[in-house]
Amino acid sequence: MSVETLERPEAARAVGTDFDAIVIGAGFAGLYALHRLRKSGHAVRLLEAGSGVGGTWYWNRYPGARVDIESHEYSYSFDDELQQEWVWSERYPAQPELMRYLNHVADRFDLRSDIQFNTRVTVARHDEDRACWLIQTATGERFSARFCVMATGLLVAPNKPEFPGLDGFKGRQFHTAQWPRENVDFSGRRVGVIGTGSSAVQSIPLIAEQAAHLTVFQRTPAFCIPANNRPNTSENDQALKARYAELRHIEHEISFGGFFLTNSRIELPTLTTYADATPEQRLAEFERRYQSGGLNCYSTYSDIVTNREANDALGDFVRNKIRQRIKNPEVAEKLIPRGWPILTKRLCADTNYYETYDRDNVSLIDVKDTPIEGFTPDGILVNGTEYPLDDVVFATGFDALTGSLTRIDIRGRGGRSLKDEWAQGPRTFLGFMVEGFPNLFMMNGPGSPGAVFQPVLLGQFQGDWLADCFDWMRLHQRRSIEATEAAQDEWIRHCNEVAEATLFPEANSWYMGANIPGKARVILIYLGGFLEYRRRFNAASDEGYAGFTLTA
Ligand code: NA7
Repeated sequence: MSVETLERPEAARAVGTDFDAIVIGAGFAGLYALHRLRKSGHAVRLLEAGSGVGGTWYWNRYPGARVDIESHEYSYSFDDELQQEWVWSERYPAQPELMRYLNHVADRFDLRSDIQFNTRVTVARHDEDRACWLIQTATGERFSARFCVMATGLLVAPNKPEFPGLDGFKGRQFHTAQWPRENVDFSGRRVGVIGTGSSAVQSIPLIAEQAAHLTVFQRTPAFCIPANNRPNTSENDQALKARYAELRHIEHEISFGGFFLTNSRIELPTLTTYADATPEQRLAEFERRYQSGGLNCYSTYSDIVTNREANDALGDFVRNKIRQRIKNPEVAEKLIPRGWPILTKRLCADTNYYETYDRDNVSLIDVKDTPIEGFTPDGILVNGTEYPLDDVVFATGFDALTGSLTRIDIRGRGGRSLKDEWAQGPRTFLGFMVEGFPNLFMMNGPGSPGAVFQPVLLGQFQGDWLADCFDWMRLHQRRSIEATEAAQDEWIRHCNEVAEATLFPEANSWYMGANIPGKARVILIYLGGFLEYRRRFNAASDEGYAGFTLTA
């Protein structure tokens, strides 16, 4: 590759295609893929359905939306000046701040010039003769590229249950994942929230402060732990930034969950097992992690999601904490999660969630045993009782991991449909490629560890791998790369084996695809940890791309 080509990426364009690569989605992963591939001299176009960058954070702008991973971790590490100069205002940044950050990144690295906004991709079809992908958008625009990179997000395709009578409901309807851009005022209104997952837990306390009355319809109570959000003081910021290289190194060496920063101190996951600790030590460890806040309880013991005794003990500990936070004991009992192991549905990091139920204008309706029957023109019907509402908020989650891919008509070799092939659950190699779909890549895809690790970091890891792979292919004059069936089978077997050794399959979670009626119940995330993931990923490329078929 000549210097001239590197300076003029368009000269590197694959013969006969518009671009070397089309990236779909301008969230954390897609923006990095664009930046990294362009840096390697590839001609890239990023197509984004929204009118701006942000991905998940562009759409999820409901009241209280906030990431549950700490700001110094949930951010890019590829550019030291960026991470040193950007100052986060809080421990857990809220959605507007994440948007400011991603817009800053887009400007700083001049990404917008290669992004086409307001462009929803509807079809991606592999053309075998030309070894390229043909992309079509909702408005009929067409693009072609050698490589297609799906950076379409983990939690993007909204799940909105089709309740009978919903069309006739006279009030306003909102979904947390499709929140309007303009301010929504609930003052003086009777509001219903359906769902009690993370989005509900974040928005309920704020909606309750505004609404005349808030009715929460709860099917499964979540385990919520105070986020202990706090301002990022300049002292804290400087102390952490002085150690940023070390922090990032640690981040890469942690398998499951992240690190936590308390008073400028780094708290790492406990590497010992539950059995290694005395009863007093266990209690102290649970208390310490709980007080630190947010998702820190994932880091208590190395076997906390595999050892039932350890998991039960943590579950009981948190249940007691919940009980203590609610004045009304009857309401408290309704809010206490039971019947599934703690941590096997994502913990919720809350601010005043349980305390909100002590307000006079908030009521909780259990819809576990008596599900929502449907809507009347004026409200929601449960067990023959009508709850009158002016507004309803669907905090009903996502068709996670696969939904953002299967809603695009993706066709591989011989017209094979990804959606059809995944009817019994997604089959991938490393959650990154699919046999039969050459030159198609998925960032943070189903079967990858992003959702239980750190999606920003995984996106960077995969973006770097992609750039190296494309460079290698260019150097060795290969047109196409595809996962072998054997490598894919082995990956699926390994993913399932690892999951079976944990308690995750017991919960009706989005990790298991169990939140969507009719969706195959299989593990959708890799639970073997980032270290093992990285080892297998690198092994697949280090050994001359064993596990892949490359054609000249
Ligand atoms: P979640 O965590 O999937 O929560 C969705 C909630 O909606 C959950 O409480 C569901 O109950 C409830 N739900 C879904 N369908 C229904 C019906 N038909 N009736 C009643 N209740 C229903 O989505 P979130 O958006 O809150 O959070 C997603 C992730 O974003 C979260 O894990 C964090 O990683 C950030 P269920 O539990 O299925 O019984």
